[in-house]
Amino acid sequence: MAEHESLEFGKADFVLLDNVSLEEFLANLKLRFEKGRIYSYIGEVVVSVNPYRAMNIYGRDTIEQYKGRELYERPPHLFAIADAAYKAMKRRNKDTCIVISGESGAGKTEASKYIMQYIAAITNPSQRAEVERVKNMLLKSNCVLEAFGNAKTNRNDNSSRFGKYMDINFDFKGDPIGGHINNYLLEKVGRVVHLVKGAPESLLRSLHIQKDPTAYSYIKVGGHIKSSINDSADFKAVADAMKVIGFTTEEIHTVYKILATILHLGNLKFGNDGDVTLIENSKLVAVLGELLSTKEENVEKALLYRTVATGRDVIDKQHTDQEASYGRDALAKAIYERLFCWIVGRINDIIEVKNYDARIHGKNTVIGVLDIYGFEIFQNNSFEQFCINYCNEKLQQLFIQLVLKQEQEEYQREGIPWKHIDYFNNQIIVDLVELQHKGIFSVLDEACMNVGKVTDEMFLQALNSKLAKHAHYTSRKLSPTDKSLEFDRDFRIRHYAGDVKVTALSNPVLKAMWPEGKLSITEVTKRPLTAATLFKNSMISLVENLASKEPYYVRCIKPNDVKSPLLFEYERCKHQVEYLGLLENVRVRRAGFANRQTYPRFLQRYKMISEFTWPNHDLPSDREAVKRLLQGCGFEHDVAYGKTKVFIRTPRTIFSLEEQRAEMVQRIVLFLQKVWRGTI
Ligand code: AD9
Ligand code: MG
Repeated sequence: MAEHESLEFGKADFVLLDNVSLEEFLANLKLRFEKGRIYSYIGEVVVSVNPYRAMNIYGRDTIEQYKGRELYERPPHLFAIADAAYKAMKRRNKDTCIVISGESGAGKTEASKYIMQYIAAITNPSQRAEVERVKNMLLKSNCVLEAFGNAKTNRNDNSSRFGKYMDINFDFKGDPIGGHINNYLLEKVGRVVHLVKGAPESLLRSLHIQKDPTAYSYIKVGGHIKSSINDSADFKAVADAMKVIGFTTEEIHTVYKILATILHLGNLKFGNDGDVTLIENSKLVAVLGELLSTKEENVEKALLYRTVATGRDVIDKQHTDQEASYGRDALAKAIYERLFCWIVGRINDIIEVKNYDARIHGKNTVIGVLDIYGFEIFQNNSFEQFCINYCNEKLQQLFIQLVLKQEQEEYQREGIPWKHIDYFNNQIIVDLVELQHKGIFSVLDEACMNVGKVTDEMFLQALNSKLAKHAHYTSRKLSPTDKSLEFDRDFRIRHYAGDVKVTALSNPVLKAMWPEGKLSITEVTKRPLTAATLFKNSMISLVENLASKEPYYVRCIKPNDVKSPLLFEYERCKHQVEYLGLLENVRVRRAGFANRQTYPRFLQRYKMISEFTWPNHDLPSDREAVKRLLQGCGFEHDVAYGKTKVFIRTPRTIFSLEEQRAEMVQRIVLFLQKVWRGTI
């Protein structure tokens, strides 16, 4: 429980609320937000409300205040949770992870950056050059990834279109020695606009790019024309970061060429002359040929034909003009995706743990930081939102498993009197999406395997028949009177965070998921994994990875939809508090215990406090000994005795035990010194 904060700022830890009700929770959250206290706790979980204004709480002096401190010694802050994860890693040798969740625009990416900065600031006190280099790389890599992986959406000007999980590896001294990034990219041509608005004119000229971003249809679609950011400074920062990370001038130029290629591709128009599909702006074909260092006819062929396998033959079949447009977009996305993955790969090469000894022999522990795209609902939702929202369901499930379910199960197992606290378990929605044979991904997979044969109607029919009875799925066919489902291709998923209408995965999307480009017959018949399956698998392994570490949580809340620093929109916040399960979290936490330890471990640490246990006890069991010790200290009211563990309700008790221990250790040391000196 955080101290050192006056009550005029509300309760720093929601566990301290007088009544645990939605109204009180929100009143406290609102009061704190209005008083500029954007962070609060639920036990060890940080609740953060996006301030939408620069806060003077991330500087060097704040860092110093949190360094090495216990959570409850200072007002709630991201730094405290980062420090807790760091201490667990350093003192107890645990791999830890910090999971940052919340909807789009709630402040996840900003939080992840402050956490990284904090870790960089508190490590390497001896200024080892190699560690400084690694830290610099880790921080700079972020700038490059954001430049390519973020885009403006109508929910967030700087929306992450890729999920990032970054492991930081530490050596035995607790200093960063390397890292690794896993990215979960979405299909989106990101902030290519930087290139247009920020690049020097000579560069633009060599790439045949006009300075006016409205000239490019992909930028128009992205809606990122008016940017509030200083583009040329940004462009330079990204270019510098790439250099620092170790990209060669040649490589950086290739990146520009690829970005330019994508922009030009977006402007290609197709028409037809009778049976023949044509590219209308042939000048662009020449430009593309130049940028890609290939002949114009290759460009044309790649855009106008596809290779199909018929029996034993492979033939080139001409696209219709509509197919050619789909193909162009799929190609642009594929190029972008490959560029992005290449950049991530390069960064990983540079930041991976280099030192052989550290890797093989040394203690090497990890802190992982997860910043992924938040839950989002648009007017029109497609495969992309479907993936994003499924990902958020998985993370919510992990939170439920670790914070709500396991906690309660442990009390039961240990025989601690416990009244079960209800919560909504979203496993049912996770199953709806990922269950073998029955889930939406499986149905989608089948449809993708039969591209060309399966129509959208057939795909929806398959969904309808498999999922007709599912409480979280409906479609126009199943709910004909539902006005919000306008089109035959609409279906709706009831996510834990809200209802999302997906306008069915129309042909272009299915096609985009089918590996593009030339494939040999064997590759075609081998049935490559679809994008849906790849995404599902990557989410499952992400969650497994997180579950294997000691998790710390940051739950971000977006106070309003207009990016205002003043507005606390009650209903919007209420909805988020509800779906994030924060109230249940408070209840479990409040009824629960902050700390638990097995009896032998507890004795090992605190036995010197009591004459009954020091140096050894003669009671019938360790359980009895711990009881006697705690009675002696007057903590009886704050603890419960389980079958194998003692449970301590408030951190303050642990704090006091620690103080007494430190005092006793000091006394014992003095005593021993006297013995040695022969003064006793
Ligand atoms: V998305 O799921 O990637 O679309 P995020 O990552 O949750 O989303 P982000 O961190 O990008 O949101 O925050 C959105 C904007 O809110 C930022 O660009 C800042 O303008 C603003 N923000 C967020 N957190 C802070 C903060 N701690 N201090 C000041 C903030 N401004
Ligand atoms: Mg983000």
